[in-house]
Amino acid sequence: MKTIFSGIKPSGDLTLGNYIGAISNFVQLQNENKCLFCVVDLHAITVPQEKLELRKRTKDIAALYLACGIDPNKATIFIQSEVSAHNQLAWILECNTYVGELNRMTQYKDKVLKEGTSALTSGIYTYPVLMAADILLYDSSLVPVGEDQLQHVEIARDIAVRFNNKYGETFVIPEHYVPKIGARIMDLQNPTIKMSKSSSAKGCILLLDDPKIIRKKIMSAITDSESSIKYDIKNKPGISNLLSIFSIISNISIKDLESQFVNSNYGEFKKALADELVDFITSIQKRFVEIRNSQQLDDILDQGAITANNIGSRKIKKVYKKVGLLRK
Ligand code: AQP
Repeated sequence: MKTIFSGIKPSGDLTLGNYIGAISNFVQLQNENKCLFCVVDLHAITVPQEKLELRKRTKDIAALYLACGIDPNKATIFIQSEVSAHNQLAWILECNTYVGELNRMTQYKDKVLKEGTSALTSGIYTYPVLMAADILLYDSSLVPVGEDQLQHVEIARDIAVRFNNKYGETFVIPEHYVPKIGARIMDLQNPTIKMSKSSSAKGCILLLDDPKIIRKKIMSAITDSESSIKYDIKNKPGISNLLSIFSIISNISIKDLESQFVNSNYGEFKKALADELVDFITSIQKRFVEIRNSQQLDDILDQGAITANNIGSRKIKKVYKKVGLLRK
């Protein structure tokens, strides 16, 4: 049995990309592994957040984890800021991470190119180390992530190897787990960029979007000037993206979908996808409404925090000792 850790930051409302690239894999992995799934609120505050919105979204994501099928009897679900060991370990790891390594992080470099450095917080710069702490704290051997997070799992590995060499065997070296399909769901209006919480409203399907809006977004998704429904990322990124989404939520392979829609035009294909997606998302939304304001959600998060704090404080004790910090 492997230990698995992953998280999603409440920096915006959850997207279909978050579901396909992350949560759908969490649901599968929980059956045969020891899983910890976290709402990484400390990562969200690396950029400005409105406090009431942040609190609301943090609970929304926890409720969506459950609504999407994460089972609290199989996995530990908790909020990152409720486990202080994440910050404690992050500092120790920061003292074992080089500035040059952080300078090479693609997400940081992209942000600097787009926005310059004057408004960037040092939290944005060091967040890969906090993510390394999230992973290493629980001796996670597998980290399910979308493609955009691969470099962050890589730096967590580098830090763990360096720490183990310097202080003796302490951390399990984690590996990434990237789904074969859906590792990068693209924006519906610009299929060359990733669908994300902060992308254009029209290009992004939110898990809590109204069904009418979901239909509208799918029907107006950018495709190409041809009419064949074929998976070809290079020449037909829009239709390939829609095929990936269809395949994941219907459990039908892309090849079978291509055959099924061989005589259809883009409008017919999109309508079929919209029907499937609306059915799929409304069933998640129904469960979400039942769970969101329930006592059960608070109880699950309280229990999750207790479990994570127990594991985390044991690990911190061990790490402090190795580094030479006083800890009884
Ligand atoms: N479009 C996507 N396709 C596949 N996987 C995705 N993930 C996010 N978008 C896609 C995966 O979801 C997990 C949680 O991501 P996160 O919210 O912690 O960070 P993120 O990747 O920065 O997500 P966003 O939506 O892009 O947020 P913003 O806009 O705030 O930066 C990760 O495993 C991620 O790979």
